[in-house]
Amino acid sequence: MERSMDPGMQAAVKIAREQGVQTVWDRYEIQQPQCGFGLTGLCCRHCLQGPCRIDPFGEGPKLGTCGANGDTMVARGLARAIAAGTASHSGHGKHLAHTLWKWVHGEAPDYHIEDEGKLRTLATQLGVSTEGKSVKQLAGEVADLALEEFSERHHPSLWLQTFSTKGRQEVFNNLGVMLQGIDSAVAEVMHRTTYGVDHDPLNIILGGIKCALGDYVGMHIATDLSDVMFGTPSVTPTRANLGALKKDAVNIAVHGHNPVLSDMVAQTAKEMDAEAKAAGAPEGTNVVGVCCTGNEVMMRHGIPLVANAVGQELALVTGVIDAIVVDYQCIMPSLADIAESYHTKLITTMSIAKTPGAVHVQFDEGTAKESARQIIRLGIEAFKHRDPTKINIPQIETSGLAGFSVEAIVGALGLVDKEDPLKPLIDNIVNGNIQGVCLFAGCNSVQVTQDLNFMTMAKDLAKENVLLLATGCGAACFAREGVLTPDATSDYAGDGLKAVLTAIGNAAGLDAPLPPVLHMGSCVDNIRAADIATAIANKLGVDTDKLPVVASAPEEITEKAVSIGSWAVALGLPTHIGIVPPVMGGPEVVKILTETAKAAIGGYFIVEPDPHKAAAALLEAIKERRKGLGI
Ligand code: BF8
Ligand code: SF4
Repeated sequence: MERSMDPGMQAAVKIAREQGVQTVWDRYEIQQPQCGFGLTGLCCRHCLQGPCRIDPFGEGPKLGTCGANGDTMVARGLARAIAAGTASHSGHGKHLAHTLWKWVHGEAPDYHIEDEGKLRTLATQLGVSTEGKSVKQLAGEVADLALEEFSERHHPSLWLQTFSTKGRQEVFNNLGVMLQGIDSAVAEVMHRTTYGVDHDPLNIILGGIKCALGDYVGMHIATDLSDVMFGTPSVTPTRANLGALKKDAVNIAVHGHNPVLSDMVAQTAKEMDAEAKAAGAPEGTNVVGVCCTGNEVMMRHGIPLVANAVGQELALVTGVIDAIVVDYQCIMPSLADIAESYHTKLITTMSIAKTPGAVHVQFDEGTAKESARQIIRLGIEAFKHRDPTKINIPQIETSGLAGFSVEAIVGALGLVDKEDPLKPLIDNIVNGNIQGVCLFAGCNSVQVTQDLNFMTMAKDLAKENVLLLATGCGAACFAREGVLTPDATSDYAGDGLKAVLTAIGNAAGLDAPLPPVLHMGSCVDNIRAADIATAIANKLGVDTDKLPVVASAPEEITEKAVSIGSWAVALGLPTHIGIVPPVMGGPEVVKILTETAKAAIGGYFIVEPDPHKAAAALLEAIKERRKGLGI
């Protein structure tokens, strides 16, 4: 199996081989064959009498030592994955809320409010009166409200009530899964899945759904507050792939998730060009992005994204990354070993995320600028120790457009209909020019050729006039593969979709169509797509589970992808996953996720590894929804 279909990544895989660098693909091969119990979700380690394993086919045990059956084990494993995903996304959101709070209270002076308009809109949406209040006052109230979302209250989550349809809230109440607090939902999952508590697979999954709503709220807080502090993205030309690295500059890669770190590093690096030049780098500093934080700085500043998560190691084998600075999530511990073989400094920054072999520079919001300077200085120093014999930059680079926030999309649509911006989109969905909308989310996995599932499905769906949105590593895939361009619309979109994208592109003064895939940002920005669906549903007077809107994570890997998929289902979306998760050992769980959910909540999972079949299944779901709406 080819490791990647991206020529830049293919070239880097070759360099890694030549230089004897072991990568994620090599280690995955060494792991084969993987344990069948783990793959089917039939291994339990929730107490010290384990591990207990269930044999789904043969004459082996059918129950764990405590009597747990396969469905219980699988449901518990799934719920815990959702809890881990929720803890991660909402931890990121909480970090932003703390930073905003600290800024308000004078403890994070290097930050500021970049988008006051968004702050005022957000405050109003949350029911905070803005009249006569200063930016600081409002920011303080919003930060307090955000932090309150984490603990358990005797009323439903304010964010969830604000950013979902009334219909969804009724469903959540009826199913007993209405979110009261994010942290308490995570804790509740941990409680109910520990030894001897919840054994009913359906009940456990409902607990998982409640927790996934906490994921949704945590991500919403992350995106909202990032926009307030760092700016709401607008459509931005950008570049992607390893060719964006510069031989004659100090290359600083930002990797991880939170703009609290990456945005500050990007701002500060610009101010340190002279220092880099004095160290012998004629082009000064060059900040590049990796992974989701790469998407964050890409859509706000046009900073090029050189690799997504699965390709993070390959960025280092170019021999020109002088520092790779990370915060948390999706950072491979292997980076330390690889950095060691080059001159590269791996710099960890968060007290909760350290890696043996890395240099740790504690990044406190109170001294953010100074920490950023220290980090960049380490990169400048490392630059002087580059090994010229190891420099090898694959000259592959694409260009494209990123930054399609809800505000940017509504802004573009507003150029077509000023009074009623959503109308052109809805009209074109009704008349069939746009058959539906598909959100591509989630990771690249070593289990499939990198990008293959994304690209195959995107082409199949665009041809059928499905508008495509993308986030996270999916968005990065489309950036690297060069499909965030007007040309890609000419190449791949069906006639109806092409006509709509051309009309909007022309109205926006692009003189060309919008791309067939709209880059909406990082993984937490999946909520931007959900907000568009909610706005369309509210305008049409139907619930989100009636819309021809679907989601897909065709190459998912992380627990965070599991929690996102779960809230997408909870919001009523048919949600495809391309990698079979460890649930197959629980036939009742599989039925709940793929069938029962549809009747109970509207959304459901579609598990399909074949990308053509997956696109066909999503198209089918879109058609069924259109039929339901009578369009
Ligand atoms: O949050 S898509 S590999 S980078 S989990 Fe990770 Fe998956 Fe990439 Fe961002 Ni999202
Ligand atoms: Fe085994 Fe039950 Fe303990 Fe799991 S919780 S390890 S199935 S005894």
